[in-house]
Amino acid sequence: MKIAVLGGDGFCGWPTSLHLSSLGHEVHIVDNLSRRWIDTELGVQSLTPMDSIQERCRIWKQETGNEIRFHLLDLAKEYELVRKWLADHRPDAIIHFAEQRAAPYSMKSDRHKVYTVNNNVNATHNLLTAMVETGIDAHLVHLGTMGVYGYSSVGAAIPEGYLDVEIENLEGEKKGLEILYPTRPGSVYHMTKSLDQILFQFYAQNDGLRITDLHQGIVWGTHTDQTRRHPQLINRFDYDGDYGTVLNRFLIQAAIDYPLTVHGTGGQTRAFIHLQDSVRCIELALNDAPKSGDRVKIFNQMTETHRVRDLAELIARLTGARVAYLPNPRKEAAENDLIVRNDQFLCLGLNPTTLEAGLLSEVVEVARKFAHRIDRKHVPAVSAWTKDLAKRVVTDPEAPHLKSVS
Ligand code: NAD
Ligand code: USQ
Repeated sequence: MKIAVLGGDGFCGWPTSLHLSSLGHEVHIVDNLSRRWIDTELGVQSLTPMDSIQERCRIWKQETGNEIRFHLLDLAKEYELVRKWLADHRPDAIIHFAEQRAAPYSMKSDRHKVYTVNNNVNATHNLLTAMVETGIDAHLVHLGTMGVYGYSSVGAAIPEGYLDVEIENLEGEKKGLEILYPTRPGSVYHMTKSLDQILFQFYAQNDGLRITDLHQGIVWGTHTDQTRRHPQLINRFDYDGDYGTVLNRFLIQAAIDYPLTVHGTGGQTRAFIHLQDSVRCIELALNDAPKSGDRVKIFNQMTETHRVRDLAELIARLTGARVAYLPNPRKEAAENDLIVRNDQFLCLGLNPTTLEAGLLSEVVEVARKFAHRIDRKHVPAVSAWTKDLAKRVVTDPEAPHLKSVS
C-alpha cells in the first residue's frame, strides 16, 4: 500500500513509519516539524539525540534499502497544498498523528489553548475536506485518545466508542439508539480529540469516507524492533513536564535519582500501551478497513490499566527511587477506576506486551545512557489547569522538605 503518515516525525509516527516500511509498504511522511519548534520554545530536547528527519530517512534506506519520503507540509495552515498533495500522491491509506498532543502544553496559557484548537481541529478538518474534494478512496486511521471518555468511575467497562441507549418517544415507547460514548475531556488537548470525533462522524455519514479512530492510552517505552537497528534510527523520548508522559517520566526520574513526581494521591487510573504494540495495532487497523458508508470504526488501543501511585511504587521498588506526592497541577478526579474493553484488537491478533521489569529497565538504561542531556529544571510539571491551581505548583520537588516523602 502507499501510506501517508501525517506527523511521521513524532514519537509514535516515526516507529510506525519504520514498521510499515519494513512490511513493504511505500511510506510518505508528512510533517511540519512543529514539535521540533515547540522543543525550542520550551527550551527542552528529546532525551535521545534525534537526527533531522531527512537524515533518519537516509539511514533507514542505507540499512534496509527501503525508501521513506519526507514532505514538509502544515496540515492546519496550508489547505491548498494539502489538497494538491493528496491529488498528486493519491495514498491508499492515511495515518493521522499530526496534532499537538500534550495536555499540559494545551493548558499553559490562552495562547497555547488557541494554538492547540486551531492546529488540531483545522488539521483534521482540512484533511477530511481535501479527501472529499480530491475523491481519493483512502482509509483514514486517526490517533485519538482514551481521554475522550473522561475518568469518572461508573463501575462499567468503557465500550469501544459507541453506547447503546434507550429513549422514550412521544407515545411512551422505548426506542433503541446507538450514540458516540458521551465525551468528557479533561484538557483543551483532549477536547480537540472529542471535536475530531464529530468531524469523523459527519464525513463518514455525508461523504462515505472510510475512517478508523483509535482511542489510544498512554504510550510508554522507546524502542521498537526497527528503531533498534541503528543508533541514528532512535526514537524521540520526551521527559519534560509538558510532553513527558507519566510512566516514561517516572523511569527517567528513577534513572537520574530525581523523586518520582506523583500528582496528588496518585489515585488516577489510566490506560497504557507499549510503543511496540502501538505500531502493531496500527498495522492491524489498516488491514481491517471499514467500507464506504460504514460508521466510523472505533478501537480502544490499550492493553492494561494502572493507578499512578502503583506505577511509582513499582518503579521505586525496582530502582530504589524516592517518591514525592505533589499538589496536582491538573483539575482531574483524585481517584478513579477504569475498566476498558479492547476485544477488537485482541480478536485481530494483538498479543499484548504488558508491564514487566525487563522492558521497564530497558527505558531506565536508555535514560542512564543519555542522562547528560537531561535538564533537571525541566522535569517538574508546572502547567496548571486553573489560576488557583497555579498558586500551588511545586517547581522544585527536590526541595529539602519534600525529599523524604516516601
Ligand atoms: P508528537 O508530538 O511526538 O508527534 C506529533 C507530530 O505531528 C510531530 O512530529 C509534529 O511536528 C506533527 N504535527 C503537529 N501538527 C502538525 C501540523 N499542523 N501539520 C503537520 N504536522 C504536524 O506526538 P506523538 O506522541 O507521536 O502522538 C501522535 C498522535 O498520537 C497524537 O495525535 C496524539 O494525540 C496521539 N496519542 C499519543 C499518545 C502518547 O502517549 N504519545 C497517546 C495517545 C494518543
Ligand atoms: N501524572 C503524574 N505525574 C507526572 C505526570 C503525570 O502523576 O509527572 C499524572 C497526571 O496527573 C495524570 C496521569 O499521570 O493523572 C497521566 O498523565 P500523562 O501526562 O501521562 O497523560 P495525559 O496527559 O493523559 O496525555 C498522554 C498523551 C496524550 C494521550 C493521552 C492518552 O500525552 O497525547 O492522548 O496520554 S490518555 O491518558 O489515555 O487520554
